Amino acid sequence: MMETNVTDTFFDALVIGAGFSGLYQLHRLRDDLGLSTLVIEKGSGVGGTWFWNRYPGARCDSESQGYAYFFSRELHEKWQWTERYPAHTEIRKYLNYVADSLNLKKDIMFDTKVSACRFFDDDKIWQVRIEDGRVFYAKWLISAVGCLSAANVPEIPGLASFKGDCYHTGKWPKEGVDFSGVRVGQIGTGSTGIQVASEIAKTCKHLTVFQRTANYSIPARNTVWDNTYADWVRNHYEELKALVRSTPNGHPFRISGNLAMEVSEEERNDMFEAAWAKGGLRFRGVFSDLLTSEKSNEAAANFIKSKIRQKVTDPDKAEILSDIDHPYAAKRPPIDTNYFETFNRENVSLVNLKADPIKEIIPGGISLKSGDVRDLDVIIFATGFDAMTGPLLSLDIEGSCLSLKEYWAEGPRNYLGLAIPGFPNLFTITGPGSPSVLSNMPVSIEQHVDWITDCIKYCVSGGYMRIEAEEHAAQNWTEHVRSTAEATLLAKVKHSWYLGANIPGKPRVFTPYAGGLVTYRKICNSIVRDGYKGFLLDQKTTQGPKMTFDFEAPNVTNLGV
Ligand code: NA7
Repeated sequence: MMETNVTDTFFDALVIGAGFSGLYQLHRLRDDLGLSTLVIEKGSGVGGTWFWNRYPGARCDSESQGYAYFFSRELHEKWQWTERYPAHTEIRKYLNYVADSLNLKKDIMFDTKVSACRFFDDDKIWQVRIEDGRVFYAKWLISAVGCLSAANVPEIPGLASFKGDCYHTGKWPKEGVDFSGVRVGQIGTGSTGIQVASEIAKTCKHLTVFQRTANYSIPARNTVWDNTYADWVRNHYEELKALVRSTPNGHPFRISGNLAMEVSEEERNDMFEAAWAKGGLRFRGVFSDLLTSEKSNEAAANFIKSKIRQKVTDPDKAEILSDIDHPYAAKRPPIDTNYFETFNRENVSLVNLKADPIKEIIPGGISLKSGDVRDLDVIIFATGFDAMTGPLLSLDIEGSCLSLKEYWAEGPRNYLGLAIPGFPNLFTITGPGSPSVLSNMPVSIEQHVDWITDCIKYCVSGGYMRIEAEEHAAQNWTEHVRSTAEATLLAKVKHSWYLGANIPGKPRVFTPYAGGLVTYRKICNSIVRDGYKGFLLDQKTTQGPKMTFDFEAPNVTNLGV
């Protein structure tokens, strides 16, 4: 447990979470604005989602040269990634390096869980309550809780009766798990399940993968960097920074301007083959219209399905794995290392839950509707998260009139994904309605943190005690987020965590902003230029004059992944 000597109760700013967002926000508020700032963090170390996601094979899908902060040339040049995609261990090492270099840990209170946040309008102050009963106060409250931190364990009948061990991939034990001689059942085949299966199959006695929805996956083609490339990355700070800030998804590669149906079938297949050989999320960038044209998407989907059939030797398994019911990349597109090949191992079996759903968990394993029973010693839940809104709602936030739960009863409503009417002086880094999970997160995070810091600076220097998003602005923004997604195939998938469909009872609202980071940044900047249009400064009412947006319509053919 890390020692933090917090004796004060009042701060200028409180930040919740010490991942990429919280660390940079602390640095900006404390070191650039000179505000007294405290970060409250549930885990015993820095890392955010990477503090908890330690399952075998856990690795970022973003390429290392772009998965970093770009606010400091010095930090960039003194750090060296070692592989094409950073493993969870290396990301924690990187975030510890940043935190230590900037002396951030002294202002982070670890092992501390927030239980409630409440705004007192008369004093214009936020109160943050900790699980142990302590309370802290601050003028500014910034949520840096990330989008994927509320683990989802489905309520399967009989779960409590299971005699073996259960693990959720997003809450993996720090000390690791030994699978030798063990029969493992894995539920879930999203990005996480696809990473974990191939690693666990190498060491366990038997792995049974329970697949509900078949998924596309592109080979990641991870490699260890040689020194020449590592040096190149270190010495090309400006170019890489400019690149990630100019691409619609914040990744360090360009999306082609080609439309899939504008080239011949032969050319198209050659281009898919070349992209397949390169691997990773870059595959999505081979044509610009894969998420806007059903025909183009179908071509990509058929290409990937044929690859799956080629890789998997058992025709029954190949059929189950390639029987995919949604357009490619309309759900989060995974990348993998030997995922489909794993099903060629003798110690791996596959259960098709579409044909034979889980009936219940029993003391010795999982029983299916057909009566088939799979004997298991361990169950791994790779079942994802209550994404985007889950981490915010778990903070039990109460604004000037309503709780966030009440205000978001019909789904998230906010302005630019970072400010919520009725919740003055609160900012949500990569909140719902911002590009967040459709982008390379550190790039989105830096943009949000910089925007929030500038906004707080504006308020402080202008003597404003209170800033609040207007209801009309939030309504317009939420509508813009919806219509942007509707123009793409993203909104065609009815069962996706982008929509909240993985959580029973959660309102179905397409949550991330699909207009791309470049467009989003322009909109955010134009609102500042217009004197924080859509925000009320220093007034108590949430009823402002009706307003309309005049921002540029996003180029929906050039989306983030
Ligand atoms: P995801 O993408 O939400 O995947 C969860 C998987 O778990 C998915 O295959 C689900 O099937 C499956 N699931 C969920 N509940 C059940 C039940 N009750 N029964 C069977 N199968 C179930 O989460 P990940 O952790 O893989 O990825 C989340 C993000 O983390 C990822 O995008 C990266 O950004 C990092 P379904 O598809 O719902 O039928």
